[in-house]
Amino acid sequence: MNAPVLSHIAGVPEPSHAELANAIRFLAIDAVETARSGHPGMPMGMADVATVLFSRFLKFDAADPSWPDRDRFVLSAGHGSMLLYALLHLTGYEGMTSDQLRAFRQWGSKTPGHPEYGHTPGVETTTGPLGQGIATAVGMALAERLLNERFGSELVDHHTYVIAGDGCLMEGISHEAISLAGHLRLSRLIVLFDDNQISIDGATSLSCSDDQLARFKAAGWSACRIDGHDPEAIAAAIERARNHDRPSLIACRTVIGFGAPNRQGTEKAHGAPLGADEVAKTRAALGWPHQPFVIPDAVMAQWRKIGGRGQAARRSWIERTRRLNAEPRSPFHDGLNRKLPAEYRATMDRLRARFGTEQPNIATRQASQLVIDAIAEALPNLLGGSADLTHSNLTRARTQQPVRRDSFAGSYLHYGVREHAMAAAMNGIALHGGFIPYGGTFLTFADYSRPAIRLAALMGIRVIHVMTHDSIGLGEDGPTHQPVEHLASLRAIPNLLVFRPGDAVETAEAWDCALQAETSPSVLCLSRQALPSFRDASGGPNRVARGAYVLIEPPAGRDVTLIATGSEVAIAIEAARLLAADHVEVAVVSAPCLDLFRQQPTDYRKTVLGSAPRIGIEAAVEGEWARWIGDDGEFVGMTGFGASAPAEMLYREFGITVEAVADAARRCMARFRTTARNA
Ligand SMILES: Cc1ncc(C[n+]2csc(CCOP(=O)(O)OP(=O)(O)O)c2C)c(N)n1
Repeated sequence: MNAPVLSHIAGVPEPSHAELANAIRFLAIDAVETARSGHPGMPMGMADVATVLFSRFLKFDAADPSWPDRDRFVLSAGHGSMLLYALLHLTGYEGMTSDQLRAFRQWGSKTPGHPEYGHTPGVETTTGPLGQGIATAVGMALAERLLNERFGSELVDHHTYVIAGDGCLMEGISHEAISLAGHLRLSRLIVLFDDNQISIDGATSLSCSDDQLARFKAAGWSACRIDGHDPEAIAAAIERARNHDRPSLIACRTVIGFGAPNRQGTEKAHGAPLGADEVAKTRAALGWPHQPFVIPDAVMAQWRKIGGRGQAARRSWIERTRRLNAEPRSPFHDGLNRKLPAEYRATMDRLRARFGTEQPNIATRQASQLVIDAIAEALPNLLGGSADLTHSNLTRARTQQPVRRDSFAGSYLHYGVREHAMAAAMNGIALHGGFIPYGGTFLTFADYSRPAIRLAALMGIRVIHVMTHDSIGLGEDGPTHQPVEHLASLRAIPNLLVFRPGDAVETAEAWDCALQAETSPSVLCLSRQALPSFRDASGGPNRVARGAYVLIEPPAGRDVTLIATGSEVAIAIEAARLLAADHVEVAVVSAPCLDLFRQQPTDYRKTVLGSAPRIGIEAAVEGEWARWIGDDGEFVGMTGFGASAPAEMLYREFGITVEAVADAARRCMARFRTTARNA
């Protein structure tokens, strides 16, 4: 779809391209100046590119920032946030007033230091950690192709544009991302590279001599270099890219801080206000006599017209979707509304009941495989994948076909050995809408995905990480593959739900929680080794949803409480039996999600934890367990890295055994009695 060229506004002299671009430049300059902090150089350098993109190509309607068939615009170089805020203001996004620009980087403003999704309408994804934006955009472009294949070009037909800087392309994640996008031939992805050869320390030649064009071409992209200040060259390159059958890189040779006589072309323009003197000189050099934040009427009118360019396209899209609305239910709308279809509930409940009745002795990764098999059909918008560990993660449902560059009908992504790009792409898929992405790797490699997981948590989006081989229980692969600190470190990320289910029923319940968590990403930590079932078939509510719950309550009051997660729940149950033989009254608590438990009302938490001494059991480092076991308790777990040996021997050698738990319980009870006597 070719973008309409703007028509002239009657009676008003049409502003030049330079005036439109200078409006962006000076809003950025003056906002940074007012805030006394920020990055003016990048918006000044990329103002011409952004002006051409928004005025001639980008399909958007400022009146409806969430119109599903809009083009996506990702500012991967998030430090240049004022470029985006200036565009949102000029094109007329609701709420993006000039007061907001004056409040750049201040408490409560819509204009934080780096763009934040969910905080500012028109911001498609949170950026700032360099490289994340371009990798997230790969997920968006992928989601577009997948939806296009399912619902056709009438409903889904848009591009994903990215502005990325040298920093984004230096980050390792960009390699994974461009490699994946090139492999899948995501031709609707267009990266506008701010090729200004400057980063914070100075010239990029200090640290980088990559031939970016050759690099992208080698990954299967089309690539070209243009003068990033020549509007016609920019337009021609974007036009070519839109018609290419591959993703496209347009290296836009620009001058950082364009127009600032003493700063342009140097790192001094990157990340500090220009200062009053230089601002005045820039105003003179670029012929912009206007006061800060004042945009001449004709320029503003033209920008507002640009903001409404997509109105007709949006209206006709709405017309086309009306016929879908006429149907009782459409998978298209279900997907975009992010709702779970009705069939899902019945399928999940049936499976949970089946696990409860059959009491399978299987690894939780196997239980997860059965969950995925069962729900994949009920959830047509479930989009699976793995970073080359499909057969270990057990993430592919029988019914899922792989996505290939020549067939986007599939619903399973072979992400390759690219954990970081997988996590970022899943963010992009979730942000785009239309799918619930999940992807697998080993828990120990969560570190490779962590920056993208953190952003998912910050953005509050539903992305599900299936992370198997969750402890020393994986055995012979040894300490490189045995996570010990990962549970603690993932639990430290706010708004991330870390689940460690202990049997098949809990695995189904954890999946159910993750799927229903519309504003939180989840990590499902699953065992490689088989685990006995401990939950019965008695239906009832999803117990994992409360984070921790009492599995065994002794009728005559508690002498001690054993709290365990995942594979260690079975150890706690055995230890309780051993202690019961000595007439010790033991409660067992299963705690599959400490994050959810933290959110429960105090009364509930007190009831679960009890007042007897508590033993925490988890084959990992202690982390936040100190809170749950208190001063009277003990932790049975890992204190360092694991080792290469069969799992049973490792549990024995590292002292995570039924006997060790029973001993810890006796010690704590004895200490507790002494303290009570002395009190
Ligand atoms: C992962 C990450 N590392 C470091 C930074 C800090 N940082 C912000 S901008 C920047 C330099 C980026 O250079 P470039 O992309 O060329 O931007 P330009 O100087 O052209 O604005 C750095 C190192 C960051 N934001 N993210």
